[in-house]
Amino acid sequence: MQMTSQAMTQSGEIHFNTRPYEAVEVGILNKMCELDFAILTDSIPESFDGIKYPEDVFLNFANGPPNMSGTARDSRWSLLLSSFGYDPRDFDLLHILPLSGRVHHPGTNTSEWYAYEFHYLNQGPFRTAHDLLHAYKTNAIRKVRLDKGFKARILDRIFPMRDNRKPLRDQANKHGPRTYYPTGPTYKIDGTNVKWMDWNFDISGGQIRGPALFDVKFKGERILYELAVNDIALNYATDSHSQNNIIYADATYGIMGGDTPGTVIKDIDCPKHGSVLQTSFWLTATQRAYNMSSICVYEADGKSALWRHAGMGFEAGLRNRPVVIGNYDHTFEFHFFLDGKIFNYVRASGFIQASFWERDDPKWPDKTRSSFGYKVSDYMSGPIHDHMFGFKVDFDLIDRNNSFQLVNWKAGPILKAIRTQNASIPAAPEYFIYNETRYIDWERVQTERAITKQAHQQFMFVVNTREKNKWGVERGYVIEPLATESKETEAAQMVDQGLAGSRAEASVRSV
Ligand SMILES: [Cu+2]
Repeated sequence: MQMTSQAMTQSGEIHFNTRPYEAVEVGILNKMCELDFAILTDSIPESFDGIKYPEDVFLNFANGPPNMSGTARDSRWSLLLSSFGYDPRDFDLLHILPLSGRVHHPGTNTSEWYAYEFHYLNQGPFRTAHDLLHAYKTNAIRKVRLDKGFKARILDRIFPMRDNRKPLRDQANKHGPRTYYPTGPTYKIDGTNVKWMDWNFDISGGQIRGPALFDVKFKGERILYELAVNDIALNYATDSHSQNNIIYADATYGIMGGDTPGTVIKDIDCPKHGSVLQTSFWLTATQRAYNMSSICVYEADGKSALWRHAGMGFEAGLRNRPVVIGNYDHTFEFHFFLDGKIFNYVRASGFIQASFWERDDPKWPDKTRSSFGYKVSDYMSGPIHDHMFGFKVDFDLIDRNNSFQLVNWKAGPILKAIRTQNASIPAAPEYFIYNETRYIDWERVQTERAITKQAHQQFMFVVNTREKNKWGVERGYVIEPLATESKETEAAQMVDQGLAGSRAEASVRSV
């Protein structure tokens, strides 16, 4: 196939060696490591329950970052089991096996690339696979022998599945509640455009940045130019040669598509009554665009009152029914409410990248935990890590004449409180019962700066100073960062700690 490429950055702006990993490069690295694996060929099945190279394994070169300096390209590889018994392109990030090394692969001249720094069970570095094999054969290093049947039980270990020998929980044979549209969907989708009640916006999805909404309007007025995921950062701490200090910026790997497609799963993250939309990404392995079902649109029952009041002679209210736009393993959700509110939400709903737990590691006298996490399975430690999500919220409230305000809730003497609005007031009124009150101190932010967390309550407003409501108050939106919740369902961690609450409902199926 003929291809032409054109540089989109200035020379030196972004170093070539900091580019995302791609299939062509990984293919060359795999080929390069074949020689080393040919040398290690006996030690692998002996250590890891008969698994064979290359049919049973997957070499993961993407233990980020690809460099520390911004100009080098030097990656660590780890050995994973490939497939869960369904498709060989799947791989297992839970049972990462303790054989690892580094590859030096800068620039485009692949003849200069090489593998080095081999480790077995965190013992090394061995300059070559030969050196490692020699240490192994002469019993100069600790060895591991995984239990027989380890490989056959991989799926059971990973996903929380129902144990068919145990009785069902009471009433568990019945269906749970379902939402349906008694008179059909309340939204209209036309290509990328979604209309629901007073809302109108366009949906898009990009491989690098993930889902994005554009031209968001409420009652015909522009609210946002763009509302989008920007990047996801993860930072892992583990006791592992290939995985210590892992830093991922997920845009490097593809947030919406990339190495593998990510799709919504009907009846799991996308309800049965949802509408599924497709986005496409460039699949390097086939050198073609790949369409995937990545976005789910539905109206939800908010299971709450948007507002209500019950008086003696009347009752009134409105049931909360937002329209929701959702998208896959990191489940992003954008909710649009009847009253003009927008809510975005993300769950880390995938499974952990675990690290190998060595039973006989002399560093850990307590055999249930290391300095980096708990033992969560027979050969698995759940590493300490976090997920950070960056969103881009580009307001155009009605037009582009927007300003940013901080609304500070403070406490202090009466006169000080009043003078925040009128500095000429000479004395506090006599009717305050204490010389101490809560008050509001508005601050119009004039220059771009970072906002640091204050001891007092602080709200962030974006307002259009030329547009007033009928009370003469500037119209705007408050940005409310909500609490960070830890709601990961990272499967293996929960199951092996006995914490899983939904084993009966979860199922694994071939697709
Ligand atoms: Cu996680």
